[in-house]
Amino acid sequence: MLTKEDLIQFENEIAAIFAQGLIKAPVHLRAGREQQLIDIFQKHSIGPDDFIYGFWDSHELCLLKGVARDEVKKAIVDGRSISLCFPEHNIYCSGIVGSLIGTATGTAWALKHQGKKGRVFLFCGDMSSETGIFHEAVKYAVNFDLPAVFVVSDNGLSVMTDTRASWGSSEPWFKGTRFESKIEYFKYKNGWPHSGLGKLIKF
Ligand SMILES: Cc1ncc(C[n+]2csc(CCOP(=O)(O)OP(=O)(O)O)c2C)c(N)n1
Repeated sequence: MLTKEDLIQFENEIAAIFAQGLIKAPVHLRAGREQQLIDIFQKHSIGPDDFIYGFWDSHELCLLKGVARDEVKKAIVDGRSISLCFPEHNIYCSGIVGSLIGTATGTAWALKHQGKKGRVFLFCGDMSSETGIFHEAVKYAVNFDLPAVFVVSDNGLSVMTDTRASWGSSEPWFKGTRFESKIEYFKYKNGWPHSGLGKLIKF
């Protein structure tokens, strides 16, 4: 299993490459949630049969799922940071808010009804977890007891907008509800800006 330091070092290396103008596509770096993600992978013993769905900020997820470091790095340098997909590792990510939540739930349905091994883990941010599609997907997964876990990394922000202020509530909608049975939730402070390095990169 990779360590917190491995994940930090990887993001620092990508940041250095991005700073040189060598990646001609958006890059979303994350810092401050390494241990929480490692703990979730360990707690659920996430392995090869399991499916991971993520979004624009999935470097750490690919590494933790077992994609080789150089393979993840090459995909990012090639411009695929926000939509990293490694089908042979059952990991799919998209840069579109909400986009893969229905797909993840459908995969969980299929795994259950085809009697296949494996579970689905959908990783998203706090604002994504406030969308209608997230709510519907969790409701469906809980009511049909699908093999799915929805992991919410809460950095308090949607790009630069305060998520809690937007919805007029200090807590996520699912706090204290039965839907928490299929949700893993943690807070963190992102050590990087939402996207890029917070400064203009010239190509
Ligand atoms: C459909 C769509 N609308 C808007 C965007 C722009 N966008 C990218 S990330 C993001 C914020 C999402 O916030 P959250 O789910 O909390 O993610 P995190 O802060 O963890 O990156 C937005 C609005 C997008 N990618 N897709």
